[in-house]
Amino acid sequence: MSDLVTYDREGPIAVLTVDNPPVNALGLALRTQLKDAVARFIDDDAEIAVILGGGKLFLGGADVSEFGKPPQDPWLPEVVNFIEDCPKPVVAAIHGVALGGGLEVALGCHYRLAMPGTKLGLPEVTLGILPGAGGTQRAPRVVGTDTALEMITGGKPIGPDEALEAGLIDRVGEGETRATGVAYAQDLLDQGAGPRPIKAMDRPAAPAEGWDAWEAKLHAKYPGQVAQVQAMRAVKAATEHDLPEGLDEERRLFNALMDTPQREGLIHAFFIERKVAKVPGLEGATPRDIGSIGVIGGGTMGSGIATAALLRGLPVTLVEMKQEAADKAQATIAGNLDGAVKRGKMSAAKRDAALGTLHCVTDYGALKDADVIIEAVFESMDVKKEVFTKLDAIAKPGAVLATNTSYLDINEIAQATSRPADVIGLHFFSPAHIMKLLEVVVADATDKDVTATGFALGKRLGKVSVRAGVCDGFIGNRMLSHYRSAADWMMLHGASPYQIDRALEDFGFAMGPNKVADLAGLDIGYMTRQRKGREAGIVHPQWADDLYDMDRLGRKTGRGFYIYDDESPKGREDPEVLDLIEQERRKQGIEARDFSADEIVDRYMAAMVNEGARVLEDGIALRPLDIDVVKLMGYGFPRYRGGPMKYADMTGIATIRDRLRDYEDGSGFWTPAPLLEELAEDGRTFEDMNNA
Ligand code: 3H9
Repeated sequence: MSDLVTYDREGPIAVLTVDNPPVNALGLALRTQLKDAVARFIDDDAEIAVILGGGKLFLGGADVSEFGKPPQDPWLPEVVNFIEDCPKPVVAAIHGVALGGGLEVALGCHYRLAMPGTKLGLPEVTLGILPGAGGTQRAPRVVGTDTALEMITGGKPIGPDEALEAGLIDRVGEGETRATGVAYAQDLLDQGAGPRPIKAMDRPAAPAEGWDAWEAKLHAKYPGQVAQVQAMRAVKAATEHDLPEGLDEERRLFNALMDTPQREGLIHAFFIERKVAKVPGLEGATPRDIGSIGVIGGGTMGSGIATAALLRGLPVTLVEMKQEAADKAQATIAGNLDGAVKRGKMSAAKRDAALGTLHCVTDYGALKDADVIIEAVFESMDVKKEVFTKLDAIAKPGAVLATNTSYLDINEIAQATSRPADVIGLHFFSPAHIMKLLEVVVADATDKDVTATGFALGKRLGKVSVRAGVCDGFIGNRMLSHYRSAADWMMLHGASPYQIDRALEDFGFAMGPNKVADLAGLDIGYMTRQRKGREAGIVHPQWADDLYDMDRLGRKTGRGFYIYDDESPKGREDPEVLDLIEQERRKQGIEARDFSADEIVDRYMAAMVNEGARVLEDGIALRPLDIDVVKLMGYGFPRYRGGPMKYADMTGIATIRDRLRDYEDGSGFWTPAPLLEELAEDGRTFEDMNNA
């Protein structure tokens, strides 16, 4: 095996350089070699050591792919303790990233220097665990309990200036990392500085607000999640024990979290968000240029897409039908960029520069040089075909022609041009400059390079892109209409909309389906029903049409499933809605029965997984992980459950299949998908399909 840690000398200074691409993750081999290198320094006549990262960063943390497997010595806590116990001073010279176990290694060092732009943090809670290599014990001693609690329970990294102010680092460097680290070590030698172990420091005090207030705050901010409160308890141990006992308590709490399904779900989410971009079949494809973007339509969606591009430094030409609409789009986009400046996402100077590259016009001819043109006009096949015919006439050869449709047949749209190979779907989610998800919808004739361009553009825009095939609703909306229907079915048979929302929010969804419908507007569902007509096996609730006819469109009209007013801005229950539902039950001769929260969740999830299986059978999603990413990034699925297909694996595919069989009512809606039957029979999982 190649050397993951190189050891060399600059006079009295030993330099230990870690090189374990891509992120210097602290797997077994690196831990072993790092410990050996520190042992060599102890035996050597060098007077001080500098640890630094080769490549683009210091240390990215523990090797997450080892989690869930039996731990192997030396453990990271042991390595960190070994560094801290070193009788000669050790300096961490940090650049790029020091996250999780990476920052814990730095905390084992006696002096810390970070380069400008470095991210320092303890993000373990985002993976469902807590800093388990002494971070919960050392950080509060160094930065104080309040700051440590913010860092450890929030998981957000901080920059070097903030870290310096907090006392997490001793110096912000300048120039090249190695030279700066060595110069700092020389300064320390000149000052006669010795080792400075954190374990010798006093126990930190309790937080200013008190523990109960912290716990209440964490429960409110992270409902249903376990890691944050456990992490807080570990920090509490630092205030109550000396370091060795505190470390024991940290270990106990860490191990308990390692065994939770939340840890499994969050780590699944971490890996699939990265794996999703590696699309089977796209190997070797070369993205085309994406130097300039054209957008057609300046409504909410078009303006959002234009904003997303400008935020990432791409010039935009936006075409509207009338000058008035073009001016309005210009104002909307400027407002969006102002918002980004206020949120600290962009400097005022960058906003001004971006606005200088925005042209809102009425002439299609202005798009003749655009590399990628994204259409975001009214959802009508005729209108879209007209737009694509015009684009075909003016776009330069090789330009990518994209539609932002959320359900229309992209094959048909492509046929309106003489170049269907250049046509693709780029389905953004609203607001497009904020939502992370992008469905890259590949039509029958789409060229591989065009698909690769969709992914390259998504990356440039900071999106998580998922490959989808053409069908009504693609991956996300096709599944949504199915599990939405499961909620309607339950309402028809006795559950109230409020009970359904509560059960699913307790399960972890940010909002229940009826609150989501109110937020999106009940006219959306109405239009979908009008468009699709009656579908076999799907519940067509009369009350939904009644609410539309009564102009109860949700939040925007102050009434939908809920009533929204000054008294209840977040919505309160409405007996009138319950009456409408009851009337429909009577009409259909259905006697309302009780639904438990468990049954609500089980049915909703079974419907979601079942349609997910059909989406896979139809090749609309290539892998279960594509579905999980869509639901996590665009539909409020609780991240700590990993996504619907991961949920199915963790629940047991046979269990879901059996539930569906029990639910069968002759309508076909609950019939298990053949893929589900097949996996259950073979004892295979969706994860097996991801890895195939
Ligand atoms: C921890 O430290 C626990 C300790 O407290 C206690 C232990 C006892 N492990 O993100 P990228 C892979 S928990 C394994 O695209 P970037 C990633 O899957 C850890 N693999 O790069 C991808 O693989 P592939 C706390 C990892 O430049 C490749 O590296 N640390 C790990 O955009 C490139 O990743 C964290 O939570 C890992 N730790 O961003 C930090 N990290 O190429 C997690 C990455 O096969 N990591 N990979 O798809 C990050 O936040 C980002 O990766 C980082 C680089 C900012 C470092």
